[in-house]
Amino acid sequence: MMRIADVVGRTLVEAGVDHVFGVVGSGNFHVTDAMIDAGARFVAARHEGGAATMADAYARTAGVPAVLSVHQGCGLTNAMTGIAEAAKSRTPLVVLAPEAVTLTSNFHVDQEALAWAVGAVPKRITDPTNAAEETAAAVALARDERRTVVLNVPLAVQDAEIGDPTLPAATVPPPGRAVAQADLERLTAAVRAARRPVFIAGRGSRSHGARDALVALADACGALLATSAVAKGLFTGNPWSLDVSGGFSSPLAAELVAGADLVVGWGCALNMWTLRHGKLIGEDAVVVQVDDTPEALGTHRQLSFGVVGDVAATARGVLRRLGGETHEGYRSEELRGRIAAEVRWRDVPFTDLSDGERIDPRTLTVALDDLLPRERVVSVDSGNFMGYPSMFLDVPDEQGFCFTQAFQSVGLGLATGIGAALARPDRLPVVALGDGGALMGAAELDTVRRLGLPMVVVVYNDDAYGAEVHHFVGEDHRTVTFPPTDIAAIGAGYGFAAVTVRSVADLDGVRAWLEGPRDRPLLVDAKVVADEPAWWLAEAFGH
Ligand SMILES: Cc1ncc(C[n+]2csc(CCOP(=O)(O)OP(=O)(O)O)c2C)c(N)n1
Repeated sequence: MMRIADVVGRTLVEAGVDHVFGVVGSGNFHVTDAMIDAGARFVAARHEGGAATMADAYARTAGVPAVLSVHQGCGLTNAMTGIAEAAKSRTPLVVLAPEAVTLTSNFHVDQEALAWAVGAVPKRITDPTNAAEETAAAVALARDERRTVVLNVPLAVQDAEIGDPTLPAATVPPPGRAVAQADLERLTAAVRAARRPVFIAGRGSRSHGARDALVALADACGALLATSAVAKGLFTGNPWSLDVSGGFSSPLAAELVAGADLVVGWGCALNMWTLRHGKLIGEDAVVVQVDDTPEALGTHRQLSFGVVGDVAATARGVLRRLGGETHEGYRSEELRGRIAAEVRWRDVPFTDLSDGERIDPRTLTVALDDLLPRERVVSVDSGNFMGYPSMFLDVPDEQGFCFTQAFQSVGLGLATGIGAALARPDRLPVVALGDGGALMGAAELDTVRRLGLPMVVVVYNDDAYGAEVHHFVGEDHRTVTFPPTDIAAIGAGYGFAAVTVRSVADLDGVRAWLEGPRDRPLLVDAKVVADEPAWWLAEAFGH
């Protein structure tokens, strides 16, 4: 006989899940154990909000579905912000949610409604004899349709027993739908006619297969290459890469995207962030979106036309139709030189506002970019500061950047860094937070130290909710400013090595930590100048 909790746990692992994140209580104790026994790694977080985002970031970075394991009711509600972020980002995630179905139970809430409310897909195991099939189907839905699935498992069902179950054979993802010939013809004609094509690659291009197909097509038609923020790093090292399109674009990148006569969004929503509310699209530019989900086409931006198709398959199809012809397009030797000299933010001159007491966040980030090893995975929280690490830190590829900002929630950054670090243990994890986000997510500093992650946590500390200070210029800031907090001391309390940075000279502490043995994580409490409103947020506000 086998308990259903064991059937569910074992099936999740058999279906390809290798990491489970969570906080264990009575309702998920046995099922989490079953996953560990079947070979999964369990990561204990200190708050379900952290666990949800760790699972999300792990799944995004590793490219496999992850499991979040929570206690019934309050465990799930604690995790809701992270689940909303995952659902909006189409992260393949299964939330293992034990369920108190008795209305009088203190733990009872309408878990199905909670899932719907944030765009996740609720499922429930009702029949013990079908538990294995239903569990495997939840993983397949998460993986194949990139959905966040809340798998409710009523407590009574978990405790039921059945005779030795046969676990369903692992399924493989179905093949992608073929791209319509007419769409390929139309896109080929647009690419052929373009004099200044720009490709913007988004979340749907985050694979080496898609990247290689896009680079080959761009080489043939002379396109310049950009990404949305979530795909930052995809074209690192390519001489025609403009880095991120949108609020984080350097002046040259913005100028070149705005000058395009053809913009193709590849697996990219083309939203207000990526196009600066449309300001990056020239008046007569042809705008095309390629996406394997028909509903995604034209959601944010009116298109000249859309193509339903997988990114790599579509790019390869267009390249085949070009039949070996090549176009200079947007590319010239002169432009190659300009891109090399000007496209990185650190090559754009600025006036350093550091005053000895507080360091300019740009100066800080450029110095860190020089100090930290290239093989890094950078995770960023939300806030006024967020552009500095996103713009001034280079990343080796798209797996070197994890950006959990679809819900624009403050406080997810540290947990994001933990999930990404576990997916890329070969890289130095670097986490950038504001003081607000650092204090909101501080519980997971314990998880970083306990897991022994050699992480660098940089806190851009302006003793304020800087984004709000800059939003409400000229108004009373008493609700969004704070007395100084010694975040270095907080880090030290959690077992971090910690340095307070007020000037570039103070970064000696970072240098010393990097020299080794890196047996404790490092927290950098950077007291940053507060009087620099960030333009990427100034643009976003009011919408
Ligand atoms: C969960 C959540 N609460 C509140 C907000 C509103 N909000 C946006 S930015 C911000 C301030 C963040 O402060 P901090 O982390 O210190 O970064 P800073 O803006 O100072 O750089 C707040 C409160 C939000 N986006 N998410």
